[in-house]
Amino acid sequence: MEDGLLKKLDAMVREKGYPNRSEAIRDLVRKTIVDDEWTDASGEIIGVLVIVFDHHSRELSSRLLKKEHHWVGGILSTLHIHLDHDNCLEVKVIRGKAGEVRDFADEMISMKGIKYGTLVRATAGVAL
Ligand code: NI
Repeated sequence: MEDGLLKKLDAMVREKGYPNRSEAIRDLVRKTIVDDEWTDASGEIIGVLVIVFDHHSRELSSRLLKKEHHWVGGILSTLHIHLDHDNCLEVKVIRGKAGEVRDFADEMISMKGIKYGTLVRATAGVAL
């Protein structure tokens, strides 16, 4: 590895608190594998969908539920937190093909009444 790149790697190892270079490199390789899983639309992945919404929002809760019931096999778990008087936060762990999970998340996030939504990439661990 070139000196410049090695210095940057060592700086990253220090900043992130890795015990050594090997552990940092292992993580980078795994990250690349997970990125590839998500690039391949048919790859089996796990996504974590985070949404924030106002539960007073007209018919939103029932529309969300309806959409979920169409996708019941893929939703492994849902965590619901009442943030305050109006707002709810939900975290959904979704398993499926990358393309389908992305589409499902996009449909949820773009629903009227969803104030914030994001899909976090995780992995089913098959390729790691
Ligand atoms: Ni709530």
